[in-house]
Amino acid sequence: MAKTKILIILGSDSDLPIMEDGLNFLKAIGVPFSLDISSAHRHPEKTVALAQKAREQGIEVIVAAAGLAAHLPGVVASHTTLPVIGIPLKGDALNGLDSLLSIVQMPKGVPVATVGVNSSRNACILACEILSIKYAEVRKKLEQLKESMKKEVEEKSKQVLRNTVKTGARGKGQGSRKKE
Ligand code: C2R
Repeated sequence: MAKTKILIILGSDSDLPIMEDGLNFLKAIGVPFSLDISSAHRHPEKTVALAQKAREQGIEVIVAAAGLAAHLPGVVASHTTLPVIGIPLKGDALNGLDSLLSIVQMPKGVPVATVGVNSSRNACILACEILSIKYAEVRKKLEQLKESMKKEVEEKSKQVLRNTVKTGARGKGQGSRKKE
């Protein structure tokens, strides 16, 4: 995929460390993205312009991440018909519940597809899943991801069984717990 189809907007540069996990995923599977900082509160004009121009610039999905009273994803969604994925970020005071509710509880008519608190990787996977409807190469990468997750689970399962055989535990579910 040569052209950028995903626009990522962060409420602040202080959000970058949490976004890193998602960005690394996109880099690893080779899906280009553009990244910008804006704020519905601190720079409403820029936020509206980003949302309004995204489609004509070839963007197909927008990911918006913000903490605290996180109005950014909702405001972006109100100015575009592109799908918007919101990432609630954990602040100091309320553990991310503030941003989670601000993003997920949108009024009828303006949805924001909300992932878990700090779940930047899931947001980027979801963005790729939307693109995979149209782009076979993205679909293929996602299928490979599913396969690698299965292998990882299998590997961990074998490892646990090997360890429990060594220690004499039974190795499955609650049955493996030692009796008091
Ligand atoms: P600073 O670290 O810049 O003070 O930002 C940002 O996403 C960040 O998590 C603190 C937090 O404020 C958030 N922020 C919003 C919005 N703009 C910034 N929630 C907005 O417009 O929704």
